[in-house]
Amino acid sequence: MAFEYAPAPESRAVVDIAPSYGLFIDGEFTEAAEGKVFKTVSPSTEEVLSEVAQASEADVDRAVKAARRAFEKWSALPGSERAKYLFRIARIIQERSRELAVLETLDNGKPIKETRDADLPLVAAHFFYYAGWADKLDHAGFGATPRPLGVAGQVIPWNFPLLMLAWKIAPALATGNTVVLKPAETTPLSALFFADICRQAGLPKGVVNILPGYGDTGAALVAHPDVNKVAFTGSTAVGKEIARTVAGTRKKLTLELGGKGANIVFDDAPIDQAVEGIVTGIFFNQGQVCCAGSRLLVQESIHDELLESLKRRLSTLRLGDPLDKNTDIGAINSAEQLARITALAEQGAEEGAERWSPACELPSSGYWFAPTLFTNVTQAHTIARDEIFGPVLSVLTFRTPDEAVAKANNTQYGLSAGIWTEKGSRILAVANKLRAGVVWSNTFNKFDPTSPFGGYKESGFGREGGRHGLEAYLDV
Ligand code: TXE
Repeated sequence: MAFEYAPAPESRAVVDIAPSYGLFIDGEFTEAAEGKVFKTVSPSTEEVLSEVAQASEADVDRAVKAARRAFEKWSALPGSERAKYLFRIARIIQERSRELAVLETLDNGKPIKETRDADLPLVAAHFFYYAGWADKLDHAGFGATPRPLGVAGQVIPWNFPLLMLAWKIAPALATGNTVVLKPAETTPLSALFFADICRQAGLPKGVVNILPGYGDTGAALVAHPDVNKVAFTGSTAVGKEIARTVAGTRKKLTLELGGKGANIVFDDAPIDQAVEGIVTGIFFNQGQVCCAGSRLLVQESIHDELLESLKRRLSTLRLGDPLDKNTDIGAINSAEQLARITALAEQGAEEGAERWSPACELPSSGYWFAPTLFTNVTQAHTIARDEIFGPVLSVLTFRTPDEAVAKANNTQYGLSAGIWTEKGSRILAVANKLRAGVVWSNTFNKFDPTSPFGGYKESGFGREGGRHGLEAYLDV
């Protein structure tokens, strides 16, 4: 029977994007000191969404000063009072979640199914979770009262703009710090809508400041002498640069960097469930996920069967308009990111790996990349080593659990891994040997505000989320 595809577009009209936005400093939207602006475009259509003020060093200084002034009062509030603001912010996010999901989909390119069902619920959950900690910290025991650090300078990427903001801002505010945050240059809008939510929640002026801009804005923020804490999520190269800037200062630093996660499938794994996990692992958010399962390690005896099922499943994925509720694969975030993915995929083919994609038509405008599988991949191949940060899966094989562990750990990164097996004892044995900050078993890309998240090796250091996430913002 022929399958009729009926598009179900989410209404764009639920979000009102202004033609221009200022910086958010000291509770007000304001022009940049040098008057510079940049455009933000929708990656699925290349349509200009808005023009955004671009912060310079002088603006960074203004924002840090505002955050410093606000810190005195904010840090002196009882935790129960700070909690009220965080709960209010969480509730407003829930109330405005449809609008924010559409906005995020427009600015980032990811499917509405994801922004609606994953990003936004998690954003609200983080604010609720850390609101719950704010008053517990007042009497945490251990004979010492934990103290906030001061002004936090936070730089975030474009792959989960609002969620990365929540990971950074919620624990900072709960612990009594104030914030200057720089969103990524390709996705500034949801952070600016968040600024509006702070006003709506009555958050005192200067507690949260938002400075859109490029890498130079981020660099100025990180280097500002009156910033006490630096939190960064982004590329390993920039993370190292930031570590050099911060070295020799007394700033506390957390880095959340790249990854090359292994998804390990043993021969006793339920194949259908594993196929879903592999798909989620690498095609969620077009693979632009630091903890993506970008290396599939499959036990040799089930390689052919698994690959056949996987290819069948990939042939059912729908790529296209991210506002369509049926869409599985949206646009790549930027022309630069598309170029990076394209170059690495070409290199994979040149180095001898076998490339496969399901038949799929790419829209004529916007930045698109078809779901791609590489088989016959060896550990020496560039696509098995470098983070691609796109919808590209490299398939390798193994025979024994020890070989799986050795291959999984054979990477400069150490952020995530997945284990698929029916044997509980094997899950524990393998997980304990993996040098990865997050190990999922029989699932992948599951997030929860109560769990700490972070990496080993070149994936960075420090943990976000959970109780450990508070430590990054406290002196005890
Ligand atoms: O990252 P950048 P890009 C990886 C992924 C991707 C690659 C490049 O492999 O293909 O990085 O992405 C700000 N000082 N990840 O170029 O440049 C920048 O403005 C301070 C993994 O987008 O690291 C943005 O706000 N800040 C990653 C943020 O850093 C600077 C998510 C990230 O941009 C700066 C993103 C500087 N010198 C990319 N230069 C993950 N871990 O999830 C830039 N920035």
